[in-house]
Amino acid sequence: MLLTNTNLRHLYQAGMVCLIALASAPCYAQATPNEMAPIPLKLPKAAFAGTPKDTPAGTTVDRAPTKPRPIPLAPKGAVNLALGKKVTSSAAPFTGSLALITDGNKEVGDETAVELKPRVQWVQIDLGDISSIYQILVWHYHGQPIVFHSVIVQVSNDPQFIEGVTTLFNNDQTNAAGLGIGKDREYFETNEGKLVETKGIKARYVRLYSKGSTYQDPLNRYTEVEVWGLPATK
Ligand SMILES: [Ca+2]
Repeated sequence: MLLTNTNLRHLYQAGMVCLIALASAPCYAQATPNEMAPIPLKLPKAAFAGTPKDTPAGTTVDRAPTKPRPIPLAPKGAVNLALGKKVTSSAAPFTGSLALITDGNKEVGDETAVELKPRVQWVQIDLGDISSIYQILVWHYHGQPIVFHSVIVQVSNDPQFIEGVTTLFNNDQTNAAGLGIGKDREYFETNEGKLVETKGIKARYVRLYSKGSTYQDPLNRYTEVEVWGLPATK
């Protein structure tokens, strides 16, 4: 190709870079980062309108947002990596199956949430491979505007969560989980789910802690967890 100014401009616009002094050298396409786009998130039906004006005693709940939450972003092609993936937990469920957490059903119902025993419990999702994670969404139980306690979200490549653990969210006000007092605020459960942005962190396992809620019983509940990101390339 004759390297006229017009051709050079076209090459740059196409993401191609050549060394002008070495016109015979091969041209390489620049590695362009994946374009970010809204994730195709489908929210479940809202079980109630708005959130209470008064925050429950003993919580650090943020006031209800006045604007709708922007749709979270991830690179084009991102999928819910958690869908259908295996879930383990700190103790056997009280009622329901751990598979409910990644079955894709986020609706409120009598049998759509798994119940775990009281006190601090965790659930853990195995994504199957180390993947780039951009957004995590958690629906504990959004049938009522309740507040779950000691919510912690971590990722690691170690299934035991001993080595290389990154904490992405922590609102544990009392260090109940023994992982340190969290600086994040507590929040009301809604049909939007709790969003945790993770900026492309690479990990295989996602672990979520909680210690009951302001609901009428001390159980821990999960309706769904979504982990949006790019599947590992082999
Ligand atoms: Ca579910």
